[in-house]
Amino acid sequence: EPGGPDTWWQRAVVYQIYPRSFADANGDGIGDLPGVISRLDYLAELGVDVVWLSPFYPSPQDDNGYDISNYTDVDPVFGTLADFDALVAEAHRRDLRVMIDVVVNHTSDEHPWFVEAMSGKDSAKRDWYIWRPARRGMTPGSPGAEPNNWGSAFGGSAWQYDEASGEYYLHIFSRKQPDLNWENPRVRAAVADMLRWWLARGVDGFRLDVVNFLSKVPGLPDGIVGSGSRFGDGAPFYTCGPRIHEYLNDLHDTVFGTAPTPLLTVGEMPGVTVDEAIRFTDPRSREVDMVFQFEHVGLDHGDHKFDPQELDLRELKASLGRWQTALAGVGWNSLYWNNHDQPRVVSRFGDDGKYRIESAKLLGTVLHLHRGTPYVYQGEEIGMTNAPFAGRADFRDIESINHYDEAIGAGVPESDVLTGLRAYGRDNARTPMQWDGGPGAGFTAGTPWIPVNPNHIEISVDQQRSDPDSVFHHYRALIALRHSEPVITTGTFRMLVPDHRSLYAFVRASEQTSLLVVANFSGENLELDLPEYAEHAAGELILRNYPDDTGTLLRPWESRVYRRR
Ligand code: TEU
Ligand code: CA
Repeated sequence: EPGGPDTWWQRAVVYQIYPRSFADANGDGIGDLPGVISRLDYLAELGVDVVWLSPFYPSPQDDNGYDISNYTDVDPVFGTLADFDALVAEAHRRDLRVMIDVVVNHTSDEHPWFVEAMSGKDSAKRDWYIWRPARRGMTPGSPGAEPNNWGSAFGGSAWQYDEASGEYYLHIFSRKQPDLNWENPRVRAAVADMLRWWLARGVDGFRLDVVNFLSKVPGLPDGIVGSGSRFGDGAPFYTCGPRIHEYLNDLHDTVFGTAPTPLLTVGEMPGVTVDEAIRFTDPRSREVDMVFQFEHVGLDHGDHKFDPQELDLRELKASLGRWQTALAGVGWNSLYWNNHDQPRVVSRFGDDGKYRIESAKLLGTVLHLHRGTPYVYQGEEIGMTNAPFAGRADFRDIESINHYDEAIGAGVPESDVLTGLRAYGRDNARTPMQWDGGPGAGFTAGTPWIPVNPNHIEISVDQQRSDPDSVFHHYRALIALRHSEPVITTGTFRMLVPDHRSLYAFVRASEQTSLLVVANFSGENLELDLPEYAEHAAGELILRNYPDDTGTLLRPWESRVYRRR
């Protein structure tokens, strides 16, 4: 049953660490594994159950480690395999499980497999990647001669021309991230071997990077060309492709299901639909335990990711409510606002000015009281905000830099480009963890690889650990509540007032207990007009983000949780 030994992850809270920006133990300005070890007591104090580590493997760092050149080692910049083993041991000593990031849709172009594949058309590893000749009738290497019209997620064509062989290789992401050919059984076997190697090192879970991209539609058909773009959208032809369930079921039966104790597996699935997610997460499918879906983090994008659009709370409630209803009793939801690819939620869906603390607590409350497994991204638990990027030189992320160059090149005014990048650039999530108000925010004694957010003076772990009313202690209370209140794991979910523009309210119920969650997503007072309010307010107010209870009056960014037995 939910939350039992085989489904322990249904009562768990996961904390995501982006090692590069979490804690730097050797003063080179880049976070590392010894730094993570030095902060495990903090995670135990927060109360989380699992630590998800973003990639720490050898990598040229073209996409900050999501371009892996050796799957079974640790990049020297992050430490050694001995450091990793120590991290696992120290985490396990604190009842913390360790989930690692698995990036097997693509490797780095510096991975030995790809280096061998590049050595020639008859290389034994050539077919480990996706090579195609120039479009029929076109001169190889000439503009428009790419095998199809797909664009890369990081700008330009999704095909890189290889002069030596006159062929192109596919890279959905950067040209230094060639896609593996999952049609090749030797690729699938090599990945399974690698995952079993990590299981033997004691890992407790896998986060599977863009795992729903592994199966491409044969023939790799052209995508639809969007307005103002030279490239077509290939996503329909590589998202949840024809063999994806077969590949994941194989991985489950030959790897995930062979673990000494039940693992946590989460598939990151851009573009996955609710119906597909039901099949992926239904335990009878024997694929993955849950998925990261992207509907709710696409609601405030206009024509593209960097085109800001006001969030309509009704759309957010409709989206999250749909996922709650659809997966109830058959699959399982992940619950997240933040990760290393998303802007800071308090700046995005809350108010990072006057009501930063209240809205950070409200957002945590709303998310953690849904049915599913919540993910806390480093710094979210202290209400860290987006950063004030002045210009192109402040960005580090290949996606942001390429977007800047492409947009400026297309004549978009710089102010518009910077507005979009400041709102949605992935670097917002990658500024150093703010441990204290000192010069390196307690992250590093050296020069950080990306500047510390100047607001670390007033937003830091040190400043909040001793303040019982801090965002940190609110997240601790949310995590403790999930561990102590079964209805949060197993209870039904009922969305209330779906058409209200600023009130987010829902009920979680079991035989014994009913919780009412109310949240005012606005800077104005709001009068509660809910039949469910009276019956729950007669119970107990178990969580709030204001010092007192003003009855049916909800103040700006006020959230409350009532419990009725
Ligand atoms: O992310 C895939 C993904 O969907 C995001 O990269 C998103 O598409 C991107 O932000 C553009 O909008 C995973 C990793 O989380 C990300 O960090 C990597 O860059 C990417 O895959 C390639 O490995
Ligand atoms: Ca370091």
